[in-house]
Amino acid sequence: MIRFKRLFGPQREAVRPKFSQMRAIFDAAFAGKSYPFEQIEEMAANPAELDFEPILLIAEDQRGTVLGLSFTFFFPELRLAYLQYIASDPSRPRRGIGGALYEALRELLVQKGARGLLLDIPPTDAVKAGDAKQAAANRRRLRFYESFGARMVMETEWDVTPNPRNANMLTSLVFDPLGRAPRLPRSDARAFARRVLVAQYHYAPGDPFVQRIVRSFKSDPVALHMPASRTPSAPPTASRRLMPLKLIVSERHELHHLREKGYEERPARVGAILRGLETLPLSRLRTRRFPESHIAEVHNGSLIAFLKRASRELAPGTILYAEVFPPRHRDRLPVALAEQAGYFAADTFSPVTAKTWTAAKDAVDCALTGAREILSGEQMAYALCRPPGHHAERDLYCGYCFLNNSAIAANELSKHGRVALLDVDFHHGNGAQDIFYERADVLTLSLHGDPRHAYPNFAGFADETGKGAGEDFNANFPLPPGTEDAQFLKTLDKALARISEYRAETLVVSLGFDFMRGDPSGNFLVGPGAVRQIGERIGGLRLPTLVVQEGGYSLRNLRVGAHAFFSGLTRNWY
Ligand code: Q9C
Ligand code: ZN
Repeated sequence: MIRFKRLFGPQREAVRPKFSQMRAIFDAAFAGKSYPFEQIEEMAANPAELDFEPILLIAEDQRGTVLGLSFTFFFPELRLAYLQYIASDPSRPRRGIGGALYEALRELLVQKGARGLLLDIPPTDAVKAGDAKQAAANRRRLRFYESFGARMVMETEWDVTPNPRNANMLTSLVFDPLGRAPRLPRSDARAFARRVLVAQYHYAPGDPFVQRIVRSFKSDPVALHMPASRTPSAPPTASRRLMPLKLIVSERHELHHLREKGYEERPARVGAILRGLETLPLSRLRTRRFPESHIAEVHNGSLIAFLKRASRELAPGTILYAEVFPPRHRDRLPVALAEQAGYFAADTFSPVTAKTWTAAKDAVDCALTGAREILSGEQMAYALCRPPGHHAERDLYCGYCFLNNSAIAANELSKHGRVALLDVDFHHGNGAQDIFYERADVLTLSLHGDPRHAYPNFAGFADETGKGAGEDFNANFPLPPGTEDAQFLKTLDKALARISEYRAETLVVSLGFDFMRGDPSGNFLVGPGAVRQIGERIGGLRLPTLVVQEGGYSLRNLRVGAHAFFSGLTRNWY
């Protein structure tokens, strides 16, 4: 199976080996030509310094070995792209990688709103090619592009004027309208030629050579060569080769099913979210199993022991509610299981059954599977965890949360660089705040209902900013009841600015749809349009991102919100 992936630079540990594999393919494919691979590497690493968007798209096998690469300039104001290089590993007998990569590139460009892709093709006639065999090979290449509806551009000096800065550039220009009608306005062609020559060869825009090429496009629209065999143009739609979002779902979540009055955290929530995701391009992975040691790095051993003991000792069907709490004295742990519940719980509405541990452990594995994907170079993963986790503190369970899925994942990611954990659930992320309060390697941020009016009531105030080494690495953004789209987004921007300033290397998002209008547990008025914006702005950070599901109790909002959030989030990743 071939997979396609856009890469955003060689900086990440997990993608560095891919760059050396790409280099090998590149050097083998363009042997003898003086094309520098360093140029690709540099442009991909510093896109902010360019006035166009460099797109590095690769094909890889299931194990992540690079099979092919393509490098494209995208000029957003023209909505035109220029294919610079496309190459596949020549040492592989496997056919069709280059073709599939080209199709994936077309899909990506359509996602970005491109109206055309231009590319170079070496001479197709024997005289110009200087070799009949070479010319025939070039004609086959042209025919391949023509099968997508691409047309050779006529009446231009692009293919006859020697470029003083590149002797190889006696190539014909081919225009792929990406499934649209093959029409290229002259002004677009001229602007395109100028952009390419400036971007690729660093000509001044007014250089005589540039002027000459630009003016050589005479007819309007530009004359295109119509191939003898009429081939239908192929709009890239149905197949989905690019799936930047990996989905992992809690597989055993239904074990934790309370059927108690008022227990809104119910299994149907997962189905509602999955329905919302149905029309989005994503690939689903199985949950892997991880050792308990990952949990013990974040939670107190005695809380873990309690949940495991409950799974052994509670009779099937028994629901254990906490009754007696130690608001002041936590120095003595009661002996009986029932009394320990009050020791480890922070509220009365988060009961435990014999199956809670198994479900909660499964949700942790779901989040850790997502973290593993991010560490192996994926750009976005969504751990659809249930039960949720963000209220669970080092040694407390509460708010329907037993183990802190997102904090355990963030702790794992923090072993490889700075992590920001952004909580946008309606309720304050008191769990991560507690767990990372004295640490600087995980920046915790939470937008939530003001705790004077909202659960968890005793934490989430703006003056809780961290302690010791963690001073200034916790940021709370309490918001008043009735908070609407604009205020939520404005506050989100502040949190995102803080994440950029921190120079986070990976991002974990604790996502709860209870910030939406109509949630039975929240009092904000955020609508689906803003939810899409929230996703888009978070995605705009272009950080490797693990999203972990937390709350949200309106089934309709879960469906609509999930669709909106993830279409926004993935937008920037094409
Ligand atoms: N009957 C999460 O969103 N509200 N937890 C109090 C009392 C519960 C929310 C209801 C708030 C917990 C993960
Ligand atoms: Zn919540």
